[in-house]
Amino acid sequence: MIVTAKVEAPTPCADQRFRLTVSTLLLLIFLVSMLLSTGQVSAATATLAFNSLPSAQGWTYLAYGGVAETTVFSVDGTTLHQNTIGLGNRGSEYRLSGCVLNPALPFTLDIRARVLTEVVVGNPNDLYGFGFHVDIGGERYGIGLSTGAIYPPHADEVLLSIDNTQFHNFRVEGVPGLGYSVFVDNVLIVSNRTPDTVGTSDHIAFGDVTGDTAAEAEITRFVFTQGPGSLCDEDNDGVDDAHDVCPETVLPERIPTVRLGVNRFIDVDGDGIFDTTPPPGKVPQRTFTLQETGGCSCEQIIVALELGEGHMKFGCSISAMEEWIREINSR
Ligand SMILES: [Ca+2]
Ligand SMILES: [Ca+2]
Ligand SMILES: [Ca+2]
Repeated sequence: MIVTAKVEAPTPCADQRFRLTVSTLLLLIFLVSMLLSTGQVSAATATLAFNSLPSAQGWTYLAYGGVAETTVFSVDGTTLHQNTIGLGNRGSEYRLSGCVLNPALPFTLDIRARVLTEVVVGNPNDLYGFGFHVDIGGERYGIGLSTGAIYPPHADEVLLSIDNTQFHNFRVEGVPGLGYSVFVDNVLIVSNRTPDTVGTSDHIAFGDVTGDTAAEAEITRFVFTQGPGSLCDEDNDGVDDAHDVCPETVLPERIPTVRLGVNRFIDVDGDGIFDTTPPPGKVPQRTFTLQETGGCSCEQIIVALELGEGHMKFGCSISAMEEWIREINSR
């Protein structure tokens, strides 16, 4: 969550703005304390075990040449072994997607791996036969490994020359929309690199992610962590699925059809806090959040309570909001 504090020149409304800012901050503190008290602030993790193939752990195996998973990958209890040498110009990788990925939150990908041997079978600029990355929000964060160097995705630039035939700890720390850093054995080698733009949906991937270099590689640790604050939130309204009464919430809301009325409530900017127009010269009479409404927008409350057209034009009234919150709390 990014909180921006803005200092504005004094105006006749400055005092009111200040009070609004304070009330917004108090609301944020309240929300965070609520989340802490209900245990909802938690990190999402995806950890690989080494006593079964990743496909048995929820990962999707992708073989670009139709090669069977067991031809490429094997496990022995402590290590996942990859070998694409001799399989031609083909990649074989694993992908994981779903609510473990949240494009609003920073993440860490922590891997221990090595590349034993490699054979270039295609584009000599795609030099790595083992790589891992996180595609999130249309951006790719990650690295590729050859036996002798570390590369960024999609680039022939060498980030670091290193003997990768020995095990190293690789850590990618990403902030979606901003950039990422790479650590090797806890030493920073890349700081705030701009991610590549990709057209893929959000997922974590690892394996022989290039077709151009085949490799024999071993992985003994794979931990993806995102958060704190990461939740499974299918409609991305900030309310986790377990507490979300309304699926497919659209934020920002598509109403009001006329204007946001006085003491009416709609989340017009999609930040999870209902916006309102206070009475002239006053601060808002009430505040409401999507946490309180069970992940339901004003649009959804109007449909659920069968409210009239006036609510679409100007937003949900205080009484409608309160009725809805009573209704969901009594379930
Ligand atoms: Ca939700
Ligand atoms: Ca809002
Ligand atoms: Ca919802």
